[in-house]
Amino acid sequence: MEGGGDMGLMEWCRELPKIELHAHLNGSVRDSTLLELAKDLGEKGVIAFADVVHVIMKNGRSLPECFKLFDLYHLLTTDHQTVTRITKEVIEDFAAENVVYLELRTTPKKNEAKGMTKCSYMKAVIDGIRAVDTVDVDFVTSGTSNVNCSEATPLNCIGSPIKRKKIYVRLLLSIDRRETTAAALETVNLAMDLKNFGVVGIDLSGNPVIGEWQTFLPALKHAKELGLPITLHCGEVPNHKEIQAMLDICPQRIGHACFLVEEEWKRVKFLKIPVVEICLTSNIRTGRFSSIYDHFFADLYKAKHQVALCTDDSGLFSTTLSNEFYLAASTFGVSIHHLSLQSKHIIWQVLHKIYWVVSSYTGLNKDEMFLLARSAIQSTFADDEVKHELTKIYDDAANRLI
Ligand code: 6MZ
Repeated sequence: MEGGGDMGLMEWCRELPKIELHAHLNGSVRDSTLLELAKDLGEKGVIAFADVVHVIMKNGRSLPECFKLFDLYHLLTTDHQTVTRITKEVIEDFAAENVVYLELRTTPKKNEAKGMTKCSYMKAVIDGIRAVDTVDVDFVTSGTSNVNCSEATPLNCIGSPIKRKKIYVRLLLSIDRRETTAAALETVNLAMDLKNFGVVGIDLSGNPVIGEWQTFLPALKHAKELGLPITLHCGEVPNHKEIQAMLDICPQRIGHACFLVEEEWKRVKFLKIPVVEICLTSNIRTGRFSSIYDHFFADLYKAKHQVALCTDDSGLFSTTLSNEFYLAASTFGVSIHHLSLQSKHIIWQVLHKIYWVVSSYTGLNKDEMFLLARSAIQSTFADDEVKHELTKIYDDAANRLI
């Protein structure tokens, strides 16, 4: 019998220690918080609450609709106090799902009307990490800070000495594709300044049909020169010139990769880099694939390419990392072990149903799911000490779960 006793698959996925590598702060805000903030701004006459409720609660959004929604989110969340609040809540939500390492990404924002600079925005994020109280947070491990705008001192392990749940939190600073070269460079320099405050790398994100690669390239090259790891939203739309250019700069990781073609996949697989951050629910909800059975996850997994399951925007897409593991396990188990790569939908669906009926279907077996979760350790941008601690967490959990 498999480990994990009689635990149902969803329960097992929840129990599994998980590593989240692709989560956007503002996309991970709870609906209830957004509604509360909208009500407040509605009462102040800044927005029309009734219209906003409809937008927040809508199910299923196209990619362009998501980016419209982010503009609304930013209107609701962009003051220092609220940034601190949402950061705290998002970390607590991930920890409640047994995420043991969270690499949270966010775009530092300038908002003169609120007296906000990119630096003060990040200070508000750091204050949010500090404010977490339902779980111990390992945030910054060593060093001193030279951040001008921050009065904060570097944090060691925050929280009480009593043994409680613990989450490692590290930050990625995102460059938004709407930004200028100068703004992107400012973000990279800020990331360097905040290295002692848990910032471990740079992300490029935002609406994939906006902005030119040449605009971001100087900042990304600068990050590389400074030794900051990079992850890029790559191939969210079929822009092959940009996909090539992105692969040319050898990022450590890429997110989404929905529209890579065979030649591009060959290159990725041959080089064994970059690691691919896979966001199943996000890709399906935004119509990147017409069906989950079309998703390339099984192909990459079979090719033993390093992949990491991620949520992307857990609030926006009403998902959790446990749910993403469940989805992978219950969808791709059959494909990975029994079907050829090119199998058609219909075969997937029929076999899926038959297998479900015959074996009260659990998909990918638990050993493999466990290894998949554990393998993300090597893809984190954390230092070796943290990786070692995460390895110990998985060693302990192995006895219970497999
Ligand atoms: C590209 C995305 C994204 O940075 O304000 N973002 N960029 N593709 C996606 N897939 C759907 N989901 C989120 O978080 C929200 C920002 O993250 C990026 C967008 O730039 C969005 O405005 P922060 O915390």
